[in-house]
Amino acid sequence: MVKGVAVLKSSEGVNGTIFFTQEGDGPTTVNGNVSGLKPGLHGFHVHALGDTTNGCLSTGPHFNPAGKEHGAPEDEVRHAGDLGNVTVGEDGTAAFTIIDEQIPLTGPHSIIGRAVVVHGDADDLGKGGHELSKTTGNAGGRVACGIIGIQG
Ligand SMILES: [Cu+2]
Ligand SMILES: [Zn+2]
Repeated sequence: MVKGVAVLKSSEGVNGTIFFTQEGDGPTTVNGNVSGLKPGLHGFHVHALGDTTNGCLSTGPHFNPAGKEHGAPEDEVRHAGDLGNVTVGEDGTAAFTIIDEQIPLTGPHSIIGRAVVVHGDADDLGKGGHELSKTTGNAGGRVACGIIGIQG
């Protein structure tokens, strides 16, 4: 069992902790909680870089080792980092579990040392017809992010 964790940092009052676990070559389970967000859907991705020198902006684009277009988690055509949306309730919090095959914690495509990002708006999952749909899902600003580290 390999475990990872990311503590979300934000200049906009958003907090959260995201836990990752992977058993062998199986899928990765993501267990997260966030608070301080507006109610509704918020894009949630693994971005390529674990660099927050310029806040969440410097985490780079969506993690995309296969060179594909942006999509939904269940799509064949998607970035590895495309984890879809998290749903925030009226109290501004969300607690969620995501199970995904494309974000391993070991091997050449490991997400350890990269970053998770929560966006201000909904990810259109590549289907919004906006000029940004096929790259970012037009999910708006990066309101919180955290570097994924190894957890003991
Ligand atoms: Cu993102
Ligand atoms: Zn993407």
